[in-house]
Amino acid sequence: MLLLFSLLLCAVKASSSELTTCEDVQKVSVLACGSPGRDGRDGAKGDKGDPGEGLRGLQGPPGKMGPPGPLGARGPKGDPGNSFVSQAKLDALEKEIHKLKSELDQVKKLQAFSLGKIPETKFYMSSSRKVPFAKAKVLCAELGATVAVPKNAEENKAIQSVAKDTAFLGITDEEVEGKFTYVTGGGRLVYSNWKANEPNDHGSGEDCVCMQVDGLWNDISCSNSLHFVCEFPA
Ligand code: MFB
Ligand code: CA
Ligand code: CA
Repeated sequence: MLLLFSLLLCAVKASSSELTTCEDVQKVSVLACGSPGRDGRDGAKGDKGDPGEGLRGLQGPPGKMGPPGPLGARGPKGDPGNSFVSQAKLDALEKEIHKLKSELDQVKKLQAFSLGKIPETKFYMSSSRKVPFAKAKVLCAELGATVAVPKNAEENKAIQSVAKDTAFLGITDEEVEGKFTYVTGGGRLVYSNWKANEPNDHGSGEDCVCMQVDGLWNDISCSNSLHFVCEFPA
């Protein structure tokens, strides 16, 4: 009976302008007719459902790092630095630098004078310890000098007078065997004072030059530890 009524109601409603599903109608019909009836027979078998999801596996380990992404967009322009330094401040600094430089020059001249340097001439100082040639170059450079390079008999004599013992000169044939050049650049020798039968590149190779106390030169190994003479420019 109830089913008949529901169907009747469904037919009535379907003809109305407002389409309503029978399901809606059945809901309404149950509320309008009083006590519920017996369960109806099972409906027709539904359509096959979508395939269910299988058991999800455990979260796998993170994948390997992907390739770097594209360069990000250019950031906003930074604030302009405080580039403003007063001209007065700049002038004061410049004046102070000039004053310090002239004082330093004066100190250098006084020191050289106290050590017997004659203005506009080269100046030589001998080391107090023995070191390999490579170290001698570094120590002279730290003083703003180079290992001494006598370019005439007068300079050779001046170096000999300061050298307390056999001492390195700034001359080697390290680059090309037998071709001696100055560590100060300037190419081949313009003056030499070799001892007889020297240079002979004795033994495992001698590519540095020393001045003996008699002022004569001999080629010796650069790894020997000897005194050295530093030369200060005129
Ligand atoms: C050699 C000299 C060499 C070494 C060796 C002891 O002269 O050429 O540089 O000083 O003596 C013989
Ligand atoms: Ca040599
Ligand atoms: Ca030699």
